[in-house]
Amino acid sequence: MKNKISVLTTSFLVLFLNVFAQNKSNHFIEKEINNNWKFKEVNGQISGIATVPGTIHTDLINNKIIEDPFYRLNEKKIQWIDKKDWEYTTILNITNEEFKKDNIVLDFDGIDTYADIYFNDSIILHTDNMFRKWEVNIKSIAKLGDNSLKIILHSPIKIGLELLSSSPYSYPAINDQSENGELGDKKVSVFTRKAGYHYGWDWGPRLVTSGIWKPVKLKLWNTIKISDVFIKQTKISKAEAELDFDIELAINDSFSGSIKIVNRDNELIYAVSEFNLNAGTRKISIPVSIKEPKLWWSNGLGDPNMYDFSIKLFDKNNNEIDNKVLSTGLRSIKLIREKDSIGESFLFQLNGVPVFIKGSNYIPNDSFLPRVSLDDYKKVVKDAVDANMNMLRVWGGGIYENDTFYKLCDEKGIMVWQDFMFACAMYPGNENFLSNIKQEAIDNVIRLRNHPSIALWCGNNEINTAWHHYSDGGWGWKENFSPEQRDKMQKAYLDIFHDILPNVIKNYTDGDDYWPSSPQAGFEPENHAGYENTAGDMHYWGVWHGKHPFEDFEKYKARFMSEYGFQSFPDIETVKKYALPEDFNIESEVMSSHQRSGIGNLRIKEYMEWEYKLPTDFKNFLYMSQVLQAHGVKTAIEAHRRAMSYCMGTMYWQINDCWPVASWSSTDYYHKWKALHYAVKKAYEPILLTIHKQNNDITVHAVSDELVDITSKLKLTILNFKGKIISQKEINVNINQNTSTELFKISEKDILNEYKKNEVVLKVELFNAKKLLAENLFYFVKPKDLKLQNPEINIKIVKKEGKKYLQVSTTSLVKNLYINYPNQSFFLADNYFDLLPNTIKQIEIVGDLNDGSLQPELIYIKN
Ligand code: BMA
Repeated sequence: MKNKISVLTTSFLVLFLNVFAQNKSNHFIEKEINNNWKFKEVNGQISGIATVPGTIHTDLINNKIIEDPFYRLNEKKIQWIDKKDWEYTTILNITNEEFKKDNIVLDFDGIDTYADIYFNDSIILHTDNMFRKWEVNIKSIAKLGDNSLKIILHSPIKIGLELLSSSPYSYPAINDQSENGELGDKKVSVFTRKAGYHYGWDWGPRLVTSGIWKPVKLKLWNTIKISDVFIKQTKISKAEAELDFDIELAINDSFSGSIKIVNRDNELIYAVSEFNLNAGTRKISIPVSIKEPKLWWSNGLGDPNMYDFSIKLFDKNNNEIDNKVLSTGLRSIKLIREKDSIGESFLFQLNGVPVFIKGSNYIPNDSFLPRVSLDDYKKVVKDAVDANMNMLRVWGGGIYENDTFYKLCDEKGIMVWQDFMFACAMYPGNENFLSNIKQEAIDNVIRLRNHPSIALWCGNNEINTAWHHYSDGGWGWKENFSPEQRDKMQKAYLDIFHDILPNVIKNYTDGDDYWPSSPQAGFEPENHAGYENTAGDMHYWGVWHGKHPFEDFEKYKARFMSEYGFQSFPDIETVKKYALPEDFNIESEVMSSHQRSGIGNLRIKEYMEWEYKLPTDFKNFLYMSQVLQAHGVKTAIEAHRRAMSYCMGTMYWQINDCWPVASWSSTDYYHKWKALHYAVKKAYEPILLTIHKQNNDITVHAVSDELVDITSKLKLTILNFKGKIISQKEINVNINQNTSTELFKISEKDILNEYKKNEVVLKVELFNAKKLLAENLFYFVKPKDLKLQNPEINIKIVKKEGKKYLQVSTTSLVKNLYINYPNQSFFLADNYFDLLPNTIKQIEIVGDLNDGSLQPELIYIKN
């Protein structure tokens, strides 16, 4: 059996099945119930082989009962699925050895959502929350040999409709696409503790799943097991880490034994503690001190050092009974909100260092969650790291992510801003609902609290802003309700976000920070966010929703900018995966269905006309939308970083997609980098050189995340588009550590001299000795007004030290050059860039390029 368990353990790690902590010993048996599952429609004809973990939609796809829901308009044809109940069954064999165990328990890590669960025909569980885990002791009903497990999944829509009809009023839920689900205006999402985006969002389809979405496990053991370990980080400094291992034991009978805390390789003993305890759930706390710990640092600041601990449980004869292995990083993370001369700070301090947050908002990677693979998780976290990010916000309309996601964030130094799963809606406040939420919060906080990446817990997305109870403003929701109804809704709001959730954080973490709603201008519920805030965080949607020009990113600077963004289309290769050539028009039915923002196409066109020339063909329009998005968000990031230390963070909306769609994402559903992701990578470099025009002055700033001052040379060059140097200047500059420094200021008139604004470009470079630290380009007119010439672009493939590169050169300025190799899977380390003559740009080709004679398609901005 031991072998089998260790094989299982290895494959768990490889297959990433939610493993953060593992129990391993002869005493403890764990097996996943993932075989021989079948599904069928309750009171109906449809049936097939099921995959668990899975969803009804993916089972129907795998059994060829429905077509790919993401293709063309297929989503519309499958809205019947969520109105039906589904039955899942399997047979579970219990061996002789297993049958003799004192404890036989079924663990359901996640059921989506309303289920009745039967074991050998006895009902053992009702579930009503996708985010909770469930555990049932089946010792008394388990049989030697075959046992049957049956799960009836009730339609979340049918139950939602019942709850709505018994509710005195309906609740605002602006993103619930009830019409697409043939429900008229009946928005039922708020009644069910299930991922909000399943009901649709302004970037997502309406695909309301049901399913056994996380593993089902059979766990067997005798008298005692370690049921949880919480590594409390009580005091962390460079000199010492003081920890308390809070160990929870589930004991059947009184038990005497000991616990030893060692490192993974058993070489180092941190602590040994003997105990004598009675039956029940018991806790012991073991202090551990680590001198001169290797601290955990975020990406860019240092190594994300991790410590592996093995918590071993022995009986009084020194036989090992149970063993839990877990990893954590030692760090202190604090959200510092301190009054200052301007307002109140909102900054993250990691191990005492104020860190400027460079991040993005993150949504689930698929409408069908169980099919998100380890590779998908690795890719999205790697994409964040490669773009120089240090934080992702797990946004409240999705899910509390899989352990794998946080484990990758731990290992790569990506801090996590963790929302609780509430977004853009009001929620019921009855007792059952509130206690369900409380348990959901406890389950997830306990599951995630050992991850060093968790930096902040946040109650909800945008509800405080949307719902202004007494004051005017917000999104106008309150106008639909009587004063009594408003009071009731306000009470539910306060109960959830100012009582239940902060208390769970207080009682179940070692002092983690909690922020009630993003955005908010202060902790108290009446501190509604606005664009003039000098405290709290901000979602600035003036650009896009409010039609402000891109330049307004300069005006609205927050203490912490947790959302802003701009949409684009995915590129033609991605569009071809869901649309046919006959659909290649952004207003076609298929393209419109893959654009869920009502104002989306219009906004893209409006802004494009302001900045660029509107392309007439489809493919170029897709390309131009990406160039436009990159332009807007680059402007924002540079403005936010320039405003450091007033502003201490920027997280654009959004890094990923859950299906192929026009959206605010910087990487598409297939993880393909849009122009924006390349631009973000540059704008998030540790040292940023940024140029901007204010009134009639041109200023150059360096923004540095380095923790030392740097003396360097700033070189400013004015060039024409043929690459001719018109003027050049070099000055010595000092770049202050961990802040923004103005390096140079000149009036536009003086720098331009008699040269025409639309015929020249300003190039700035920062050198330390001969090393280029940073560079940037600045144009004096909008891209549509540039007098571009026809460039001759030369591309060749070269090999150097086992790597392949593209070498690109041009005869005149080429603006936003997109090098596209259709149907190729390799990745180009840079793309959509501007290139001046007299430079050879070298771009690494990552992945397989087997045919060296392949000719790329070159798309760039033309006059
Ligand atoms: C923010 C997010 C999402 C939404 C995005 C774009 O408000 O929180 O709700 O998708 O804006 O509109």
